[in-house]
Amino acid sequence: MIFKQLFDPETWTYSYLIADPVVGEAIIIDPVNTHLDHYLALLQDQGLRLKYSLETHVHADHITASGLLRQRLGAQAAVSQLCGADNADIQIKDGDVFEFGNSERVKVIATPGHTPGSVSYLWRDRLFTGDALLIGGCGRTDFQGGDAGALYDCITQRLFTLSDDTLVYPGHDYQGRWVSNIVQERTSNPRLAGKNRDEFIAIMAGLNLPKPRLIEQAVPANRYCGLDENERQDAVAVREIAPPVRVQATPQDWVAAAKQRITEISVEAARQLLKQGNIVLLDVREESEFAAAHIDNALLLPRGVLEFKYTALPELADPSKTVLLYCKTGGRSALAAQTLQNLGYNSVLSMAGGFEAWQKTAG
Ligand SMILES: N[C@@H](CCC(=O)N[C@@H](CS)C(=O)NCC(=O)O)C(=O)O
Ligand SMILES: [Fe+2]
Repeated sequence: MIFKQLFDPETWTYSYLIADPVVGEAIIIDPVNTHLDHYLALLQDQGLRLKYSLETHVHADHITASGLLRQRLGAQAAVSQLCGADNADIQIKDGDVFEFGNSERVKVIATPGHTPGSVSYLWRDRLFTGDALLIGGCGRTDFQGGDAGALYDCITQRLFTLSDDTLVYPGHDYQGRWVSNIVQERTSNPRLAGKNRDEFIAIMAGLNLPKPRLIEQAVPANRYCGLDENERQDAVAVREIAPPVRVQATPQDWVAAAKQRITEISVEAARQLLKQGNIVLLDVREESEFAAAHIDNALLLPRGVLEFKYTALPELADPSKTVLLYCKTGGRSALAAQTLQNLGYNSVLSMAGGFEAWQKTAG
């Protein structure tokens, strides 16, 4: 996976790009309009199509790039239904799930308080909190319909109940910190740790922060996904003709992605397991390669016909049985291992280095 935390030094804002390079699909969280060219270059360099631009809220301190990303790349702009941004493509609700890439899921957790429509996004073990929970702090609640009590409730009930090691990636940090986690914030965030609801509300009421410099321009613009009046006129027309960028992944990308999902073992470990027995050994190379030479007791199941032929092998009748796969160098067997896992086999191993590595080491 590709994960990039991007920083706007003008407004101390973090944006996040997450992408599956194999499928070539990306999402971005809280993009900033002044960085549009950087985002376009990043996506193009990596051959990524931008599927969604997700907002954590209608920002008061900077202007989003989501409208421009929609115009240029066809990405769908998503913002909470409580933000008053009618022109967004998707009006988000609590519990919504955005899918991208190869079964990546981003779950929406409503975290109102900084604004009524503020949401956090949970992807794998990473939580993008926007301006709800900040590192050692939280979003202010003194404008845009802010509500300190609501913020306390959602942080303590919905975010602090996530697993301790969930990483917290905020929408801003004003002191150069990049990431935190749930246990750290729950136990040491000075506004929240050991504070009850009333104490928190009192802290928030006493902050007396100056207004964000750009608030007068940013809030109305962000209700239109950051587009100014001229850009709003162009929006529909450009969207019709801008095709999404899609660049094919290379075979190396597919293999690398498969290797992240499967278990690879060394030739030495494979020899051990084979000695112990009770394991199915599959050669997933082509028939001619198998005929030239293969490991003793291996069964032939070429990777290209795996889905069509695997049921014909009685040795594979029990999906809980350990299956060890090899090919010439370990690429095809990684892909085949992924396929077998998808077919329900729960103990699949791929031999790193393949038959070439096997032949180089003494039995
Ligand atoms: N000085 C900053 C204002 C920053 C600000 O108010 N940020 C908001 C988020 S949009 C906040 O909640 N800050 C929390 C804090 O500073 O504790 C600017 O002009 O942009
Ligand atoms: Fe904000």
